[in-house]
Amino acid sequence: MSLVNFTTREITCKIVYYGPGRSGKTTNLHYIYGRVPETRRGRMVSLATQTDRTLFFDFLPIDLGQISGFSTRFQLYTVPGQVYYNATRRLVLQGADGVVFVGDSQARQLDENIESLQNLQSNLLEHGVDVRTVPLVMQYKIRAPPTTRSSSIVARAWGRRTSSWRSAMRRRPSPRSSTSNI
Ligand SMILES: Nc1nc2c(ncn2[C@@H]2O[C@H](COP(=O)(O)OP(=O)(O)OP(=O)(O)O)[C@@H](O)[C@H]2O)c(=O)[nH]1
Ligand SMILES: [Mg+2]
Repeated sequence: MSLVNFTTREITCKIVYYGPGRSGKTTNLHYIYGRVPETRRGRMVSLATQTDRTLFFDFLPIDLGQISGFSTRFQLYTVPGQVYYNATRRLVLQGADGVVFVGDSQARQLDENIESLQNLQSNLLEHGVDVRTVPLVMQYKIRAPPTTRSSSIVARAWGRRTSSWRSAMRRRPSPRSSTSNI
């Protein structure tokens, strides 16, 4: 649940972008950073390797302004997707109010997606949280057909209760279907 501080009248909501390596988690944050007005965003912190793989996490604070007299903030985080950074993933996941699972719709990425979903489930359990109680949005990165599977096939294969499904695409050809839909 979001953190509500009645003394300072602040609401803080932590959203974690989770998923296998190179699925587009960091790209999501860069895109949001580019779309949010400067006055509404804080400094984006990216801790990455020289080849742009996330090493610890990315962090982007967003100010949503006043809601019912409360200053409302989103804290967006990504986890490192590479399998051996699990301790970091578990740490970043702590206290998440919602998760955006970013997968890859390529047929050959199916196992990585499922492994990452199972990893999400077990890391949440380590924090005493049942994955079924967490607001979860599924987003899948789209590449050119024919390697890409249709959303219904991916949904069936991933087989999870979800709050919402979104396809992700780089900004062209249609900004409406871009990653920013999340
Ligand atoms: N085709 C396509 N490529 C994408 C999309 N989103 C990201 N990419 C590309 O995929 C590559 C990996 O993107 P990242 O955002 O670094 O992936 P990540 O999930 O943060 O990877 P890790 O930090 O290793 O976990 C980059 O070259 C991106 O430009 C998408 O929606 N479609
Ligand atoms: Mg990354």
